[in-house]
Amino acid sequence: MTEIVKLAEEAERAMTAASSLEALEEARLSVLGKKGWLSAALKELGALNAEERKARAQQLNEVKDRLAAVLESRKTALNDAAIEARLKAERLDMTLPLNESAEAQGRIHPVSQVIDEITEIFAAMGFSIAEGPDIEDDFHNFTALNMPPEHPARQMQDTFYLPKRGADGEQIVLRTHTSPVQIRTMRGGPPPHRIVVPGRTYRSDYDMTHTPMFHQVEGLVIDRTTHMGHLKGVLTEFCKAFFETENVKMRFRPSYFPFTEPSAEVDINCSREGGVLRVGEGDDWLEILGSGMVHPRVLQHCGLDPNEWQGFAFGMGIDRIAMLKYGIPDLRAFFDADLRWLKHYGFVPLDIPTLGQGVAR
Ligand code: 2U9
Repeated sequence: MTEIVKLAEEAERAMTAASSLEALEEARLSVLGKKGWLSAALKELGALNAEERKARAQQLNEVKDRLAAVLESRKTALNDAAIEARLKAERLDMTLPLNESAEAQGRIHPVSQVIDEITEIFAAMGFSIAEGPDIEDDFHNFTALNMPPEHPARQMQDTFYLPKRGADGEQIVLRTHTSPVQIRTMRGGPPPHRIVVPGRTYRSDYDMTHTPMFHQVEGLVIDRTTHMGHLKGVLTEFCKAFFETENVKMRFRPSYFPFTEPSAEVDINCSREGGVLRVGEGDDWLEILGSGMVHPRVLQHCGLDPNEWQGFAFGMGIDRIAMLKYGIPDLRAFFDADLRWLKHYGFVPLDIPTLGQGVAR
């Protein structure tokens, strides 16, 4: 047996027997450290003739690979054992009393606060709150909303597709808007309908003003004679109540959405003097929501005769509206779960139990 083979066997024994990461490191250094025997042997290769060098290099590399594998496997075993020992030794006593200096009261996140504010305003106008699943099928998220498979609006929505398909082979998505809930409501029972739908929505986008998960509130009214005048009246009342001013000016601008016809985007007046945004003052405009009369094809997908039933729908981004109302500059901070941020921008819960607002203690 050559000297190298003997040394390698000895090193392997030392590594396998190492009972701590420190002992393992010591064993590694004696082989591969600056003064290790394998490092020295590799350095000596240069002094050999070509033929000897080739055979010797092959032998040394085989030894090196073998010992590297032994090192790695022992390291994993020692790390696993250390975690196991910590899990056994450490205990978290959930019954300990609260530290006096700890936060005695939680805060309401601005998104929850704004959802409460919006839904309360619509509840006062006779709307109910509806909710539905975050994971949707292609029909409820797209087709029923007048976006058939090749519709260009599908590409605009940067959809997250799930790897599994539904029972009928249909694609499954993270809902890109809360509109599937309106579809489920209309297919689930007879009109009239008057609902607001708050919830999480998902699109593959990330920058100062977009996060892959964001929040929307949408609304829907379906009845026999509901018309665009009702849309205008309801949204005007909403803006006055939400921005807490009688003076807000509104502009209904023609637009396009596949699920409404005609469609309108709604702007409110604002001023932007000195970089400060003030709603309900000045001659600038700020877009706050989209709306329109429900497209006849959407009604048909829900089993409703467009000659008998009609109505309006609207949608708004809650995160954006919360940023505007409460002067919050960066959307991404909404989802960082930083308690200092929440203490600054969050809301103290009310003692009065209202429609979801605050926590009654
Ligand atoms: C049904 C029929 C119609 C909902 C609508 C909008 C216009 C709209 C955007 C606002 C900002 C989404 O978060 S955002 O990017 N939404 O502009 N949403 S009309 O229309 C519907 C929904 C459901 C059955």
